[in-house]
Amino acid sequence: MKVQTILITGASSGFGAACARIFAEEGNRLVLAARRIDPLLALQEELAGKAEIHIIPLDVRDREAVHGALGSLPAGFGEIDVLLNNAGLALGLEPAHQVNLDDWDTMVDTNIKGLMYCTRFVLPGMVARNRGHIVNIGSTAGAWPYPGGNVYGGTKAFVTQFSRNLRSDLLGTRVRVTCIQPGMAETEFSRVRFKGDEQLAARVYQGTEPLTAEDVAETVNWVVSRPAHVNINTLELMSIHQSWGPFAVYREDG
Ligand code: NDP
Ligand code: 8X3
Repeated sequence: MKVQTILITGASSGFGAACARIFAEEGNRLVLAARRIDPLLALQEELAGKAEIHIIPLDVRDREAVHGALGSLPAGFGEIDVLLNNAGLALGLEPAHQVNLDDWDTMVDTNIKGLMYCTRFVLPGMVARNRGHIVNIGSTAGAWPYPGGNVYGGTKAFVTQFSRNLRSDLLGTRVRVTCIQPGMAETEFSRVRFKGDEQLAARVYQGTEPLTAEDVAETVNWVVSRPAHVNINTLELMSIHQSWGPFAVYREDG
């Protein structure tokens, strides 16, 4: 397959780092972005010799920084073929009336606004070249409610609908848009959600075989390697240990 220039946000761990590894195996040119520079440097070193890699310390919530970084990519990295909007997080699992409002702000700013900024800055080049692929990482939490999912699930519902609306805008171009919606996957996700509480994080996966970052990366790779006329719109995947529950019913008589 032709070498592609692939921009991955949130490449410092989890799905993003696994995607970088899989895309590097195929010799693609990678732009890796995240706030933490050390894991990006380590990944760059690990993948040296397989792929050309440019790393960017970037907080996707910072609109000017996104504009600056994506507008000044070095020669050879400027024409993005695939944007993987992966940077994101959940914070807390409290019911809505008890959450820390700052956590809600952070999730909206990262999962919604950061994804919007990256998309908006990359898209004009894709449309001008009449090729490209935006892959957005949604979540089962965007389709299925659960207690404590409140704003996190809301941000991921945005990602699903934004992805569909993007494709509507792009009809008539050969720019593809896909929303991938994984269920429970073991990465740094729960450590971040529970603010470093390793025990709470481990409990999420206890007794299960969750999705791995590599499972998700293989899915992303499959989606982007379909023939150019095939657009995978949405793709939901879950561990075999996960499924839906019945409607919850509150009974006053206990
Ligand atoms: P990780 O916590 O392992 O990775 C999250 C990545 O996002 C990190 O690289 C982090 O980098 C980056 N990130 C967070 N905030 C910012 C920011 N403001 N600017 C730039 N980068 C940022 O979790 P996952 O790999 O699991 O999560 C990746 C995506 O997948 C997220 O969008 C998440 O919501 C989604 N998801 C996760 C599931 C799961 O169960 N694990 C299931 C479904 C979806 P850094 O801290 O260095 O900035
Ligand atoms: C992550 C999956 O179920 O923890 O998006 O919300 S879940």
